[in-house]
Amino acid sequence: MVWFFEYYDGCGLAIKVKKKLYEAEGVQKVEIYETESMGKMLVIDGKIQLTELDEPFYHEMLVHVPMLSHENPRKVAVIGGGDGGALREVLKHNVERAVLVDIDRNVIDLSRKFLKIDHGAFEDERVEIAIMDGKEFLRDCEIFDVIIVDSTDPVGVSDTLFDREFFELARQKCDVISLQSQSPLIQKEYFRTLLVNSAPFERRDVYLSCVPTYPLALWSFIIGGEYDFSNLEERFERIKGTTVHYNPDVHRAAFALPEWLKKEVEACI
Ligand code: SPD
Repeated sequence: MVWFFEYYDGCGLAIKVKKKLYEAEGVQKVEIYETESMGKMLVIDGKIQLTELDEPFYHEMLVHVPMLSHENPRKVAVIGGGDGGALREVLKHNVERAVLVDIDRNVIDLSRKFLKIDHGAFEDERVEIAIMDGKEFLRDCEIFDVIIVDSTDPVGVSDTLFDREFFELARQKCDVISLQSQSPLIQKEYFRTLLVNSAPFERRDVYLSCVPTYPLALWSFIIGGEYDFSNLEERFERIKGTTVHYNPDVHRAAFALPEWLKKEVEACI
């Protein structure tokens, strides 16, 4: 019996593995597993990035919350997200152009070959792929309606996507941004850093999803910029029937924060 373990701060998660499908060492260590009960699993630098079972709980919330909070998102950038899950969700909308920016070509190539959760997104004619650091991309890029930051934890190559300069650049390049902002329960320092450094987006809010294979399952996101939730039902018609997790009720409920988290957020914003 083989188990994959991910340890956090004094606790962890164990997932029974049937087979390791691939491992590559390059910009990052990328591993892909077939698990017993969660489907295929992507691990980068020892941290679970997704399992087939719960990845929609993450990708749909990361993508549809900002996309449906914008009146008409036509040009979208996904920074990180080389597995293609976020890109797949972006393409459900009426976009004319989607740029995926990932520093690690291995993540894209191995995900296409072994995971296939992009559902053909990488072959879509609206998509352009840029292999480079996300912050460097922002220095010279065009203006987007929505920018989505689908990063790994802020250690190693993702560091640059968490600092103040990144958000200063992003503010000049989009109406609405969304980003994954780690576990607010067990990764408080990462979470606080993101809340503070995203200040160039003067208006910003935290929302939540349950992602069972992420540390302690409670996962946070930040939305920033000129978002509005006024026409969610009407806008949802654009993608209705294509989601397994997202709907307008879940969207609104995700912004209801418990008291301990409200205090955290108020202390940083
Ligand atoms: N510790 C896990 C953090 C994962 C956030 N990014 C996931 C990328 C999936 N596209």
